[in-house]
Amino acid sequence: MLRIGLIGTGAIGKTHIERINTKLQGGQVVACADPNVDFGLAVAKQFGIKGFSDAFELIKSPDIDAIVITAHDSVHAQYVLAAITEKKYVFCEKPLAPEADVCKKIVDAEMAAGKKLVQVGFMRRYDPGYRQLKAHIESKKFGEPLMLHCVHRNPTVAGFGFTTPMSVENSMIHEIDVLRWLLGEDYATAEVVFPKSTKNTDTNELKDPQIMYLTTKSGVRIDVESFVNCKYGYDVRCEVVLEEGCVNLPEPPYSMIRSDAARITPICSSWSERFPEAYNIEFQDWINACQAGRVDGPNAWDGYVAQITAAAASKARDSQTKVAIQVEETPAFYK
Ligand code: ISE
Repeated sequence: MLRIGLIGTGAIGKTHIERINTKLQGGQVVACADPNVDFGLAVAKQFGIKGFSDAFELIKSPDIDAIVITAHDSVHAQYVLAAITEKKYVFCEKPLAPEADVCKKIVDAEMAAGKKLVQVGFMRRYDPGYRQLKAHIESKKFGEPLMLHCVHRNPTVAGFGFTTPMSVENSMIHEIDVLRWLLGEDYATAEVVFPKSTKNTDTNELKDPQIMYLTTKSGVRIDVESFVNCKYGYDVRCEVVLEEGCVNLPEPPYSMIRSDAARITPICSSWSERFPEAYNIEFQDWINACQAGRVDGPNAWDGYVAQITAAAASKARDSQTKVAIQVEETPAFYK
């Protein structure tokens, strides 16, 4: 049994405790902590697990084999680095750290430790729909991919303090990672444009929607629409246009309802409703890999490259220009 300690006991942290302890095999969250000490201890009590007042003590504890970090983005790095010092496997929700140079410090620390220990929570790589797209692309049956048209809509982000940069850094960061993984290549350029803005934002700090354009090193052209206050539901789409065919991300399998002289097919209302299977597969794989002594999923290098790309897209948005993305050669350690 892999004894897991979780840091960051907010909504997603609690969901992961429940998921690991009731749905998955081979691991148990046996302890938790939160930067808000009393809150962390209360959640520990709620789940009947050990509460730590100090997250660093949890990381060092000989009773903990592996760490899950679901705390606020701004504190991820300090806990990841502490786990690397203890040579413990650590799963960190995306982003690895908001700043690319901090991600690079994690990469350097991990390489110095001489062992891959870090996995980043880019769960879309585990979604069965994206896996079908990847299998189609890799089969080469339809030739080379040329263009990708993607949509990432949330019903609302009211109350989350969502700002203009977050559309790239918090929302489209998922596409930045999953499309790089789908295509198996790094990006070359980024641009972000603003269509007419919706009136439905709760703050003047957010321009919504936005469209991000990426090109890959081989010239594949990608457009991603982010609309975080679309009002009608949670909608994620991806169409891959290849030389001899197109493949689309499957829609969630809701049955069509005929009622009141209309045909209605429901749409998810939130990301947690859209991707539960991806999260379950992701964590089961992580537990299995930790027990086998390896990291299989998105690693610290992937987390670093995602932040380099997001930083370029942010620069492109702020300057309203096309920005080149400079990613170093992947070190042999991560190949
Ligand atoms: C949120 O943080 C997520 O990770 C969701 O998957 C994404 O759809 C949402 O836009 C983000 O705010």
